[in-house]
Amino acid sequence: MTKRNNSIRIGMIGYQFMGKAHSHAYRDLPFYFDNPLTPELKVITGRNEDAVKVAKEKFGWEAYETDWRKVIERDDVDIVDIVTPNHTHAEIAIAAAEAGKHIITEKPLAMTVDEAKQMLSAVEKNGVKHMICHNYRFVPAVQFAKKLIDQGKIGRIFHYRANYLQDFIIDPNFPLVWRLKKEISGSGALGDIGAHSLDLARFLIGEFSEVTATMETFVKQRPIGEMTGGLSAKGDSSKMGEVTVDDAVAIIARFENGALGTFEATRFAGGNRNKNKFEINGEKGSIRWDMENMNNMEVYFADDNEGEQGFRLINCTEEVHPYAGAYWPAGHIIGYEHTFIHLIDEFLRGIAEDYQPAPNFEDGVRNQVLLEAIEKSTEERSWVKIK
Ligand code: 4PW
Repeated sequence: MTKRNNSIRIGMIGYQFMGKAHSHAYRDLPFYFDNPLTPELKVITGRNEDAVKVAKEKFGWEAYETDWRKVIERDDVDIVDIVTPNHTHAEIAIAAAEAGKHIITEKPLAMTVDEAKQMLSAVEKNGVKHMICHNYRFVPAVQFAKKLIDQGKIGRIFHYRANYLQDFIIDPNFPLVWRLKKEISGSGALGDIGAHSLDLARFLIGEFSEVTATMETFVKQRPIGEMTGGLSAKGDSSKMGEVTVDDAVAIIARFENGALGTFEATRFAGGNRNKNKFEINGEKGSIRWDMENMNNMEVYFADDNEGEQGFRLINCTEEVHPYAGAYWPAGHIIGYEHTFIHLIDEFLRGIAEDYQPAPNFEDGVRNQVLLEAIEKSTEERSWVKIK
């Protein structure tokens, strides 16, 4: 399926915030990593022709389309990359799988567990590789934390504590964009940012066994509007509409390994622009990390000498830290965009070497099960078991 010169041809559906992040990753990957495959940016898609034309030029794509079906029909596309709003993921991914394309999709995987399972069965049935874009797994410090945990360096785990805090919709005049409409996004802070925290917890310490949660929508009416790129938007304050998703969610969880978890995801934490953080406490030590300071990780080891104990700061930019050696000398930091390069590096290796990379649609289904359980628990004011 791949073309001469080990190139792999990409068709992207969508072109805004995540379209920019993924486009950049395909372009920069060969610069830093010796991946067996070289991405060719074939075609980018958007319904707004003027806007997608601009994206095509700016991000360096060969062509554009205004109908995603045309991309799936093309036989010069090997990977379909889905960066559209959540309610479109299933239809596009299932059609792409049936056309034999490898697929990468933004999170959350789908709108419901049923839909997510249909997506998983489509990729499995058609034997294509698949990934879900939980990019924070690919921060060097997070990968290093995983290594320490797997090596038993912090021992039995007692606590997993995570907050994902943003504040971009705190202004009641921030418009009613797709991220605030249940029929398009599925949920609010829960699926948009909480989903990342839940994924990181599964990646780092293992599966959930039970959850209980509560959610709130602080601003119930907003001016009708649309996203304009990044997390910016424009609206028309003369027309108001109803917010149908959560603004914030608080979750208590139990893990299969006996650990307790607490999670908070909110877009109303003033002053916190993208504060995605966790702290893990184990019998031999603790680890904490925060995306706003993503190259650093703090660790505490209980067997340090008396009087010398406490959290120490590790700048995860040394050659020995995952991914870091591909960039700059130690201490020369990397950023948000590099997490996408690492994820796509893993995806293309999976295709070239014929293994199924992670996080993939199975992780997407498990994430969706958690999202649904958290909503159910909120509605019923109960604990919900995770199967
Ligand atoms: O990580 C977050 C995303 O998953 C980003 O900060 C923005 O919120 C974009 O989509 C979600």
